[in-house]
Amino acid sequence: MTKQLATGLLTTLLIGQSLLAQPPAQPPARNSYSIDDGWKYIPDGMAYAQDPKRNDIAGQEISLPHTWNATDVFDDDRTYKRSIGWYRKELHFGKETANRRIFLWFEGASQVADVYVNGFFLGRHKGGYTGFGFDITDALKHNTDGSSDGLVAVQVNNAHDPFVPPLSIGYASYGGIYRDAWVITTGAVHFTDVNNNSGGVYFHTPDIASGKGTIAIRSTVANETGQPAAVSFINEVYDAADKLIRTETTRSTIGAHQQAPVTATVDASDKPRLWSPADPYLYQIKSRIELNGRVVDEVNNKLGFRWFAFDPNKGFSLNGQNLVLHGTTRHQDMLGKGDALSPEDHERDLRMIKNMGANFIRLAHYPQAPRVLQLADELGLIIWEEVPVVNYMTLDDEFFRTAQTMTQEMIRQGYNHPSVVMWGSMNEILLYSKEGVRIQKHTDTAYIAALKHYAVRLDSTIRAEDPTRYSTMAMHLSDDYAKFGLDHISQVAGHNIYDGWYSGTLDDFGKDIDAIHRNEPWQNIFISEYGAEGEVRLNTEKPQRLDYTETYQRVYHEAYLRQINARPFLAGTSIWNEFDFSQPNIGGPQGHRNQKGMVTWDRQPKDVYYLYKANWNPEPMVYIASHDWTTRGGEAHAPSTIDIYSNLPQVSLTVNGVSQGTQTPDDIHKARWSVQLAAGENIIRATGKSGKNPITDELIINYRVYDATPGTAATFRPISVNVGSNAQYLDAAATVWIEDRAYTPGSFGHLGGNASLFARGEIIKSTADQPLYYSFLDSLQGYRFDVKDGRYAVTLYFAESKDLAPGDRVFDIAINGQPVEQGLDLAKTDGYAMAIKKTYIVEAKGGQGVQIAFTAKKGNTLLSGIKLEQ
Ligand code: GCB
Repeated sequence: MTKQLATGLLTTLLIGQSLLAQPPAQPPARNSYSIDDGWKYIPDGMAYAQDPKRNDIAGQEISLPHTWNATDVFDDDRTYKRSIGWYRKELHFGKETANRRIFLWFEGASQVADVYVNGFFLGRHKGGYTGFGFDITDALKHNTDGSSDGLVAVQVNNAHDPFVPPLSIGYASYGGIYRDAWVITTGAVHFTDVNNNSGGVYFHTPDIASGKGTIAIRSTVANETGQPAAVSFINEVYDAADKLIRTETTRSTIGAHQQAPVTATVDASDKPRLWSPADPYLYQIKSRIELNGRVVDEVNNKLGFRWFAFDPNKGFSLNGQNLVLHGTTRHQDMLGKGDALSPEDHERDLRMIKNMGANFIRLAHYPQAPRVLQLADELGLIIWEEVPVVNYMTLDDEFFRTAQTMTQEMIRQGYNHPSVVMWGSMNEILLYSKEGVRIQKHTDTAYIAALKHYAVRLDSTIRAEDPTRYSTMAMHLSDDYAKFGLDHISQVAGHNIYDGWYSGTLDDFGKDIDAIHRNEPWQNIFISEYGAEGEVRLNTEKPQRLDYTETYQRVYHEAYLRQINARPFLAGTSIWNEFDFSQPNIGGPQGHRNQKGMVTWDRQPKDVYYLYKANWNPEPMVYIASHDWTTRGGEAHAPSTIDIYSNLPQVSLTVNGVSQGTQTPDDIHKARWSVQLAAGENIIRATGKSGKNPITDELIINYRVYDATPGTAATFRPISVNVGSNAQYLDAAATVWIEDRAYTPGSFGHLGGNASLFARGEIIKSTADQPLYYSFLDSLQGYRFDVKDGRYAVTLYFAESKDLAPGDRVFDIAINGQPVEQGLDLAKTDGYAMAIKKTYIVEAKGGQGVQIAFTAKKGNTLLSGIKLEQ
């Protein structure tokens, strides 16, 4: 299927390769068509895969976009393929390509790509996140009938390379040609940079701040004929309704086999309609080259008129008006696809962001597919785009030159997009030592001095390449940036702050920003990241830092939103992250995944998404939080919290038809009720009014009652406890693993023990129930259920939480006095972080209930979960 052009240019005709057999009577000046289908992927590195004769090489038939890491990053094995893969494809061109130039364009291949056509090496592109292309005309086989053929072979290598940024990242280094690929054909006189997402034509609007719609246009024209070419460079400006507004023609002569710059200044309109998030109005510029009255190359671009500024005290302004940048961040990957997303995936993502009410995206930590900037222009989303210089640098000119080339490619490929306001040069560059080790304070001043030198040069590259925008970089919370003078290299200082998540308290956030503002009152301060993880299967009435509950994620964002709202000097903010994303070798309740998203990895909004929507999107809405916690466990008379996010003036709540009253949502558009749920299904309904129209949300909560009051044996069957945790875990079979509790006579709970969490870097293996194992009790003496006499099945859940040698942690377990485990040594029998469970059948007699005793022989006892069934 021919894809929609996923670049900034619109061509005169879009045709599929299969149609080339019957050339159109009047060939268009420029043809662009995708070549995503019919590739052979060869997983192994080999010396001869570029040889056009080797059609026998075994491989898989695939279509682009493709990555070879869509799933292997996420299995229990800590490694994933980071090496060479090959791609091969036959191209056949019809006769109309005679006397034309033929180009290949890749929107991105990760991360080093060597491109061959018919065995000729055309070049190497380093860096996985920017597009690149080659003129393949001379490498093609030209047939006597005027047609031509070419075997394209691309070797892609995603191995760690000390000279190619990024060196270290918190997301997968997927390998492959994971974006679309194109063939572009032009006449022998053509724009250079044929694609570059702009078609090779660049423009800006120098006078728009004074209301004038001047467009300064520049390009370079190549004359690949043996004659001087007297060309006309014609630019037509159209409005969004396709009405021609202005035409401007400039003329120049380009020597045989020469390239020369061409420029034009078009006074498009006196008071053009401005582009903004509220009204993303786009004009079009159709640029063409004519030679002897014939069009030989032609490209279309979209154009938005806008101007903007940052102010250290007043924040951001667009078109002369203050505009609070309410933003988020985005990685380009998702469940099942890795980073090989389709144009439709990009569109869904950006629409979700817009619908949340955001007006800003930080594309972290790398330039994303061309379709993303196109969508940002169309939907009205303001953009920070950056190169992936992350955590530390190799202090070597080769590394720097690659980073610099990436920066130039990023800027040239995004230059025409009105959505872009900032280019970022790096992220948290002082997080690691020069050896790539996480450190708290830098003492290697020689490393820092050299790093600073490169940081200044990279920032200067941005400013030289694009004086119309601001340079920026993101820093983590460390005094080192100020101490070594890195904090004021760029024009906007980005700060990534995680107070109340990795450390500190939620209120530290405001204090930290105020301190930065006080110390550097002249600086434009942007909060480039803030966030907390939320696993939709974990919820609680008692949220705590690092518990990964969706509930704490809300608490965190509510507190941050209040503090952000109170600081109008901020240049803007961006949530980390809009979508959960890959993070190899990071544990928690879902391995290999960073769960700070507002939306899950399969694109389901979490509660926090609606917190922001209620605050940022004026469209009337009511949302009952905890849509993912629809089966809950609790005691018969315990109160349950119901939180509502709504931008309506008042909201009323009913539970099973009984009114719980009406409330006015607070400063962050939240209202809270404490209600009594009945056993079984409860219909919760929240209603507000937008004018006369009722707006309603409804949630059915299935309340599973257990009675844990002394004297009444627990009635919840089975009793499943998320041991060591404040949170309830709802598993795939809709079992509620209730929060843990200390034993009280007549009820159930643990005897002793410290609530503990698995280390962040550890993947809990061999289970789909990672949330159950993530939290555990360490050093417990026992677990007790005061249940009626009878026969019970007790299942205990364990995972060794430390990388211990066999023999380092050994304990015994007895149930009702009978030993069931003697010398249990998880490191020896199962290994580190391996999820296991053991079931024992026991008899409760004489009113003793079920009493499980843990006795340490060496090290401490441990338990992650317990289930009691009858
Ligand atoms: C950061 C990094 C980002 C991580 C994030 C986190 O500061 O810039 O790449 O994913 O923290 O979640 O820890």
